[in-house]
Amino acid sequence: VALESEIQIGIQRGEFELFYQPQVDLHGATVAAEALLRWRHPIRGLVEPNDFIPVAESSGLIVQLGTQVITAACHKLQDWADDPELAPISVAVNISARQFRDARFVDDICAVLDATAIEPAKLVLELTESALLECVEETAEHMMELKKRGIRFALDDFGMGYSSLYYLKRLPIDQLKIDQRFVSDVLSDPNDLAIVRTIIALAQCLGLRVVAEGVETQATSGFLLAQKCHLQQGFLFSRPLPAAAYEQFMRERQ
Ligand code: G
Ligand code: G
Ligand code: MN
Ligand code: NA
Repeated sequence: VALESEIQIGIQRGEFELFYQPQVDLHGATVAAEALLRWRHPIRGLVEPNDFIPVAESSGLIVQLGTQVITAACHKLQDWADDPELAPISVAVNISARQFRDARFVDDICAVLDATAIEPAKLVLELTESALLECVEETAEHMMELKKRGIRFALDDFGMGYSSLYYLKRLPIDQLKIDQRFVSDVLSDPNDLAIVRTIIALAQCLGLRVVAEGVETQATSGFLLAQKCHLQQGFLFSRPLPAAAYEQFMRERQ
């Protein structure tokens, strides 16, 4: 309960901040970023999502916090739209199951899209399979409505669930994100190698984009490039960065 009320206060005080981690395409260009939430706590310092997202989810505060996250991401996209070096960037935002199936979710996103006039395709919503599983009918309905507005969807942590193929068929998904647990040892573990190859081939056959996360070495990156994995994300390119540092990273890289 203590942490819950602290989160509530933190939301009111604007202590939550988005970091951005680059996603690099086949030509080595940074074309997207994943927005990752951090809590700048006045006493504890920078708090990682794993230390507060579970409580935000169980208390329902994730709905309010998630709206702040989407609003912040869309305002960042709006800022970047006027900057030639940053205009091409898409932003991927993580969405919790509880947040996604909330009755106000679609209206809230549409309101932010209208207020910022960003290109909807630049906003990618990352959902996990477990999020999809929790309430398939409502989730599918919300996805279809947002899809009509032009928003894109990524299936996060792909490969960790057990009924992915069913969702790929039923839901308007644009991207698969290969879980970093398969990527980290892809060059030393034959099973991970087989899994990563299969996911990339599956995505290509279905006409989906595929993102590998947790890319930490040049060798892994070279392998993924040879496999024509569309996007790569990981510490090799950059850790998640505060917005100003991400903008700096983009200016130095281009
Ligand atoms: O940045 P880091 O690797 O510590 O993130 C850990 C986990 O927190 C990841 O699973 C990520 O999906 C989740 N996460 C990060 N930011 C957000 C957010 O804004 N909303 C939700 N719901 N989850 C997030
Ligand atoms: O579950 P999700 O994929 O949203 O979580 C992304 C998490 O992975 C973030 O917490 C981010 O900090 C972390 N991450 C990003 N790149 C790397 C990497 O190259 N190696 C490791 N170990 N973690 C990473
Ligand atoms: Mn993610
Ligand atoms: Na992931």
